[in-house]
Amino acid sequence: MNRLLSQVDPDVAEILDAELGRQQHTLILIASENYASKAVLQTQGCIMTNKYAEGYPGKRYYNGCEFMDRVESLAIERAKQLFGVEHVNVQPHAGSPSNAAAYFALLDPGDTILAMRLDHGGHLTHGLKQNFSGISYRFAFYGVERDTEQFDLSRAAAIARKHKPRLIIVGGSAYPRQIDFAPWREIADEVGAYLMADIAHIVGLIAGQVHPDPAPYCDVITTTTQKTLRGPRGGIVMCREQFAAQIDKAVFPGLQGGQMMHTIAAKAVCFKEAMEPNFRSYQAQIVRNAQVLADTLLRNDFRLVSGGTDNHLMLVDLDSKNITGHDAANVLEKAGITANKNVIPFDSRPPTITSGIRLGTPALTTRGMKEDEMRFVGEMISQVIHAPHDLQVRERIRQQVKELCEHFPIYEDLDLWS
Ligand code: DSN
Repeated sequence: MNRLLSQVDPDVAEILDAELGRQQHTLILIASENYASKAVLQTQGCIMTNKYAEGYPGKRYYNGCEFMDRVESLAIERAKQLFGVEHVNVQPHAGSPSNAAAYFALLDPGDTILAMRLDHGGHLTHGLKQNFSGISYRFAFYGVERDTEQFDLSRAAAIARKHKPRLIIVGGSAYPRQIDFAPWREIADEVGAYLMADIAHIVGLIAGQVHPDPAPYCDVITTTTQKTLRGPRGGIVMCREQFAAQIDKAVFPGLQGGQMMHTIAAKAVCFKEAMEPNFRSYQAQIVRNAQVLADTLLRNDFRLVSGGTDNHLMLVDLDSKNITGHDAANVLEKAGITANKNVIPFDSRPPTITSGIRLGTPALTTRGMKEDEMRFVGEMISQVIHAPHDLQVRERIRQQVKELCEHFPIYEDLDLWS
């Protein structure tokens, strides 16, 4: 329990303590979640939160920005080195504002964007009607094929020729296969479109060099920093030098005012951590763990969208299991395993119910779990979903989850708030 906070605000202290316990004693399989390092947590909770620094290093609207300039410049230089890009804006508060900034910089309202369908693995900001993207721009979509459940480049090219988008987006939040960006460049060039990669999910795999690099092919690359990258909750936009001024103008003053300097400092820390040699082996282990978890589920008679995974996540089709994604995620949570319901391609159920769940391995890999543990986790998931009403099974698994978590402790001696 945090001593200072428990005196000032025992209510919030008690909630934080309970959430720490949840993160320590349950298995987190939400593909977009991870455990940020203690150094990142410490920096994100630091005194940089006190400062306004609107503008950019050397060109601020406030005085007293010497150290803001230093830390933002450091974050920018590290990100440029890590991703091999010409320009980086580290100010976006999250992934959605990063995407908004890219559109705002490159497009006019009403322009056409080609993106992957949300219900085939895309993202809200890739054209959902109720989202700013769908409200402000015209979207055309490519999706996955019924037989392979992977996108087909020749079909995507045909859709691009028909709709002549001004921007093509590659990437999403629930696509389990590797993306090669080179052929997308050819499609974009053929139709005269900008090419943008949204690498929010696979950013760590790219930084760790276990997945193809978008930098040589894309005009703009957007990402979050809290997922596979293990950084603070936030976003960045990377681009070719020719778009640098437009992107910076779009982020500030276009979309945001004062940036979160504490988060920018924490981004600098996470970029440094991602340049350490062990970051590559960590990312390779995330992928190996996902493949072993996928194989274990396949052996237990589960169907996976596209037959498996190449990255950190998989989509489990529960249609033949007589349970919805909604119910499966809830029963797993009761057994101490956190996952999220997720639509699968061509799902007959709505996004609030779904026929699938999405599982990812970044957080468990951060705890140090490897192939053996993934087999065990897969078996536990299988037992819970095959007997969702059996309270004895649920209790036994809950106990096993607790023991597994004790063998792979996380955030021991967390003294950030004392
Ligand atoms: N909400 C994130 C995810 O879970 O994939 C995407 O923004």
